[in-house]
Amino acid sequence: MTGGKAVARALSCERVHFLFEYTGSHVLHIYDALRNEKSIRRITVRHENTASFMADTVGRLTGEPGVCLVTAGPGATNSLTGVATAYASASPTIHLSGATPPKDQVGSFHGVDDPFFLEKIFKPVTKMSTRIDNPSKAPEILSKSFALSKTGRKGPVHVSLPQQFQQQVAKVGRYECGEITSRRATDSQLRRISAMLGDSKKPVICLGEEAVHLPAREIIFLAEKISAPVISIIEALGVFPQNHRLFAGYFDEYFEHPISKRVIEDSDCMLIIGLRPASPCAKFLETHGSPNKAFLYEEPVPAISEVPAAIGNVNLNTHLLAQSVSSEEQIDRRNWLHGEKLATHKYTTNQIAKWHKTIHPGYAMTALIPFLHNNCILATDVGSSEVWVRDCVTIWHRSRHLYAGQYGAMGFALPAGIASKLLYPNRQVISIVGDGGLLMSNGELATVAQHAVDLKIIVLNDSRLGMIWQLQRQRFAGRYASVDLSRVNFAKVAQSFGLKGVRIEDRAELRRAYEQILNSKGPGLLDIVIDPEAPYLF
Ligand SMILES: Cc1ncc(C[n+]2csc(CCOP(=O)(O)OP(=O)(O)O)c2C)c(N)n1
Ligand SMILES: [Mg+2]
Repeated sequence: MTGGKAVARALSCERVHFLFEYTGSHVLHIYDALRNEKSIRRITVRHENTASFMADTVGRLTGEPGVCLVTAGPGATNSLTGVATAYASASPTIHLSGATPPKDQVGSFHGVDDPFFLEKIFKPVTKMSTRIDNPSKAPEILSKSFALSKTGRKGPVHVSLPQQFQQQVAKVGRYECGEITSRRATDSQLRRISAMLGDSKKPVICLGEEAVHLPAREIIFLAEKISAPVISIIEALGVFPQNHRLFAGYFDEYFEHPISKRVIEDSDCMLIIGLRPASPCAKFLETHGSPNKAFLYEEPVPAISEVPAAIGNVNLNTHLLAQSVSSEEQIDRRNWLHGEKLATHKYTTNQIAKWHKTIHPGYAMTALIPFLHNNCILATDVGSSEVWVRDCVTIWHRSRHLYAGQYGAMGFALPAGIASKLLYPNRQVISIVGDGGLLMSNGELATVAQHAVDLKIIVLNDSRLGMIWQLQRQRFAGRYASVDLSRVNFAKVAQSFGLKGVRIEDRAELRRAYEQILNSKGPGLLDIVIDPEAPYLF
């Protein structure tokens, strides 16, 4: 069997349904072999970075590795940002790329000298960066890669596949999927945390990036049993239902919702689930919250060697803790929660209502809520658009929020929306993006059209890099530099790709425009020209 066939067979054995890819001369033998793998749907993107964003999206939504394939050199380096994004968000992905043979001459790899440079580049942003030089090794290395990406703290794995390997014929053994062992916390670890929660009068549950794979029922059961409000980092918004009485907003390393701020400051005990210890977000909790804290985390790390921690599979250990924790204290905790309701949304409405003339982005987002289905997926980009979605939509509505994450790469929302809709064709999926973010990724409108992905796209169009403009307004006394984007009519752009496109500049048109785009079949884009100067709510 050729190396190319061994790769294609491995993907099929791992039940990879979607392969996000962009071809090139260094990967053609794999493509040739993929033609026979009918169960793998190839999604040809328009820029390699969106392939890695899409793989990341699959990883986050399913817990199973999303897979992308790109060519050597520029194809691989183009996709680096998406791999770093997946790494920061603990998303299981497999990144396959072409590579040059180890003995190539200086400069022969597209003018670059070091034939191992791709493995080196991907090393800091993956759990493993490796290469396959012999087809007989393919099953072992690929099965290890898949298993590793979803074991412990999940994350990406890079595999370089040189052309010679792809062509070479060798005896290749059976492909066996690697076994994933779910590590369980020890009884004493769980007892220690249970006792700590039992002594607490004001516990709070904080969800981190790895909590995205937690079934909602587990976290609801635990939160209700111990009467603890639940706060979440932005990547995990939607894991705990926003319409639940115990939902208390989000936090990040830089900011928090006013309700989560109060909850963090007033609590006497923090149960931190799936948040990387010693990360900036964990440090934020440490600085602002109670010193009494316990971690549920996938792997033993030095940062939590001294504090109560349940180490191992976060889902399993959340379940075990919920079973073992005592609910006797519930009555005593009534004051903790009932003094003031955890009404996260009431903070937003007043300020937005004052705005009349232009389209306030918060108003546009609040007006979107009646059109949202339960359990819809909202993919947001990086910029002010993300702020408005978070504060005016996801804080109220039961939706799964997909966000570029801590790595914060613009251009995420459109590919994330495409991958989500491909995975879940029956769920409502909306990408909400700024004009800058869309201009970074708008080649993917062709991907939407080609695969007839019934994705809805909302552009909050302020003709500028709004978030940076806001920073320059606040921190540089309005000395603006390099934040103007020229005016673009994205409705026309969408139409030129064969999508439905609507543009509005008057808020009276908003409702009808949502109806036109969201309530009709087929992909569509709504370009909302918003007031660029609306200040953030908090
Ligand atoms: C790839 C990338 N480049 C630059 C940045 C820095 N950055 C963060 S937000 C932002 C502005 C985003 O503008 P736009 O997409 O129009 O959204 P807006 O803030 O205007 O809503 C920039 C440049 C980034 N996060 N990612
Ligand atoms: Mg903008």
